[in-house]
Amino acid sequence: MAVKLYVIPGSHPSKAAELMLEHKGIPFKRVDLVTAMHKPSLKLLGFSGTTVPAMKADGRKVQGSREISRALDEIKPEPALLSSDAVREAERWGDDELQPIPRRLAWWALVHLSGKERTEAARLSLKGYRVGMPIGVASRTVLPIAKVAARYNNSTDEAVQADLRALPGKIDRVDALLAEGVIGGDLWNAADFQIATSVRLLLAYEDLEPYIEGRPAAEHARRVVPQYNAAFPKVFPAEWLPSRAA
Ligand SMILES: N[C@@H](CCC(=O)N[C@@H](CS)C(=O)NCC(=O)O)C(=O)O
Repeated sequence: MAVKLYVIPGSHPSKAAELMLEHKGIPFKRVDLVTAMHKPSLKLLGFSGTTVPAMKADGRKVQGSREISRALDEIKPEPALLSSDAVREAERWGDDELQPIPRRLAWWALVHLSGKERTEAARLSLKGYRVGMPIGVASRTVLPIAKVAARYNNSTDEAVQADLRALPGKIDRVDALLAEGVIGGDLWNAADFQIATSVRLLLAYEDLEPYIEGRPAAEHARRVVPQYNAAFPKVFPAEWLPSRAA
């Protein structure tokens, strides 16, 4: 079976799809698209939507991390990614309610970091990806792309403030799913990959360490996603950060 996975650098749902393919033991070729340009590229490749991850498996086109987990279970049923209704619901929650947060924060951060910090953050996120130009050049010229991506991802001050306020509750929910055994079991499922990749990206923000470090969610994210190239120095106004529970 010939499988191609289309991604953009630093995309956490793309990382989830990569990890699910590896978990299934399905060989695949990763195709790196250029952020913002990936929308027309995906159209040219015949996909109907504009987001990654997108996958072609023997000509069949599948777009979206949740659609990909279903397709992978069809292609190779064992080990099952969607093993119960609880897993399906946790995966849905991870996709709809958790995944957008680190994405909105990332584009806001890239726009608001100082020039030197932005270049460093972009250089790390681009590490290991092919973007059609030297990574040093791409990372020095990331600002216009970050501004466009911030716009289409609704990375406004208001949305980012709401995301930061919601964060402790989201991490509580991940810890609860771990305590209930829906995720974090011996055999990882689609919700493990969906949720851990988002928490892994949240762990990249120095500002957010106090809310995540030392929690079961952090340990789980590092176990499921051992390698993730991202780091954002302090960037959010202190008054936007939620007060910490005692
Ligand atoms: N929630 C969907 C969408 C993922 C998504 O929004 N991906 C981002 C990159 S992390 C993207 O392709 N954005 C481009 C766009 O919104 O058009 C999934 O898990 O597949």
